[in-house]
Amino acid sequence: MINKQLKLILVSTPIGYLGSGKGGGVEITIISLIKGLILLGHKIILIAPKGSKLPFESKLLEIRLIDGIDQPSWQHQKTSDPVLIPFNSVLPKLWEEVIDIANESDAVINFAYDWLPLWLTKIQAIKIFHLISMGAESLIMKEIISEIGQLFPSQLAFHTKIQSKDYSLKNEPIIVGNGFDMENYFFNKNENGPLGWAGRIAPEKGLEDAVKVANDLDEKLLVWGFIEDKEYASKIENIFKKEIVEWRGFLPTNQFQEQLGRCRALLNTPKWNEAYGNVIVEAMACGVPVIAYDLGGPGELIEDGFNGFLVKPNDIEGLIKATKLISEIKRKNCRDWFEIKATNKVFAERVENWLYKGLNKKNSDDLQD
Ligand code: HBI
Repeated sequence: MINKQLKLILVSTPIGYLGSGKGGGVEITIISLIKGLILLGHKIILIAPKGSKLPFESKLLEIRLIDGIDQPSWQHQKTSDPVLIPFNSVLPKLWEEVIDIANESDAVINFAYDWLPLWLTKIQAIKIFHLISMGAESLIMKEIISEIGQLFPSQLAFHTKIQSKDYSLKNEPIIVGNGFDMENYFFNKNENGPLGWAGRIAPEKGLEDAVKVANDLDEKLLVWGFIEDKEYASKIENIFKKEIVEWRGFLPTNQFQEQLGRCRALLNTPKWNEAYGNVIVEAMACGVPVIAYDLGGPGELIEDGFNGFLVKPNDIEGLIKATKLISEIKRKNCRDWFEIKATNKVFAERVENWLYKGLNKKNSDDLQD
């Protein structure tokens, strides 16, 4: 049966253009999903801030770039802060473009963790679907997401169940996971490499715990990621006299995955309710088992003893013990887990089913064209 082609408008995050890295994980999500939805034959109009670029083109993809001032990130605001709309803000301009072309499309998918697009769900005829990218980082976002979750439960989806628990929803939450392009990651079977850690270099990511593990085992720790908090990074360097951390910077995916794949394990030490944990999946894709605190998304992605180990949050002795046992994990399990659960194809299929159900079309098997 040919699936019904959907004409979709996808609206990117307003905190930085696609490719700037400022959107963090949500940039990878958008790019992976567009590739996956196009593989399924759907037509996409991407509305994104000026400067956005994608690593591929397609006759099924149109990109509309909107100029304006970036929206401040909720990760840099206080939980009790009000919504700020800067002068010449890009956010309302993105959504004026959506409203202009809405009647030629089947649905909108919003990736912005922002108040305006959620509120618009109440007054727009076209169905706006929201892929919520974080836990409750702000009271006003928690309020509007919970309200839309009550009014339009089929139009909200989350990356993980644990993330959705931050919001008071009426129905069972819709979980779509995330997805990464299989073509970008290569399996590395080497079992005796160094220890790695990857993520934004900022306090909520808990890098200091991984450094203590490497120090205890008297070895180096390879660290990839954008140094968002320089003061924190220099504190990390001064925990111990000898040099533990080998800073590798924020690399493009092809270089990052090639280096990451050589690690015998990735340590993941979140201090906040990480909604998903992209680096966990990228490690899986390269065959690298993960030792993670049982918290947030990582706690849901790691199957303890199968593709890695879960450790009680902040239990550094537990991390050390797990690191010494890591050769018990078959690296092939990690790659298999990735191919079954987190490629952009399976992610796009889950999103497609979310949209078909939300648009009251039965699931894709029995749809006529
Ligand atoms: N803040 N205001 C705002 N809007 C976003 O879309 C947003 C954000 N902070 C972080 C963020 N998105 C993404 O980096 C995470 O959702 C992954």
